[in-house]
Amino acid sequence: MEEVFELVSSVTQSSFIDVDESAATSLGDEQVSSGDLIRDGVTVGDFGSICTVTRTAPGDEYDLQCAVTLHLPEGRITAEGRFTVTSVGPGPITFAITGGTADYRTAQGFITADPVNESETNLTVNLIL
Ligand SMILES: [Ca+2]
Repeated sequence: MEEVFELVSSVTQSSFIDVDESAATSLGDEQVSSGDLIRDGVTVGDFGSICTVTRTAPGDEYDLQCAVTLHLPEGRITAEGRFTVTSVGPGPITFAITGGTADYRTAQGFITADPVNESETNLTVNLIL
């Protein structure tokens, strides 16, 4: 069974771990975030994510490797993926769904992420159960 649904993730806590204290993006720097998951204007769950810088390049380009858990009433969905950020912002962001719990225990598929602003991101969950 395939199911596609939209969520908005809204960050409520976030910390940047500047591992080398360079005040610049460098290998191993981490962004740790958590917040609410909103569906049709209603908060239906929460999430936690960790993104680590795994590659840097000239011109403010870098790769982020992220692991995310979405906590929804039907269960949890775990996802991970890597995307490239350049001086104009992130490119396309797709996370592979790696598993889940409860109703999502057989979850596969992918999640696309489209940042709206500093704290909000539109998520499209393409779930295969
Ligand atoms: Ca740094």
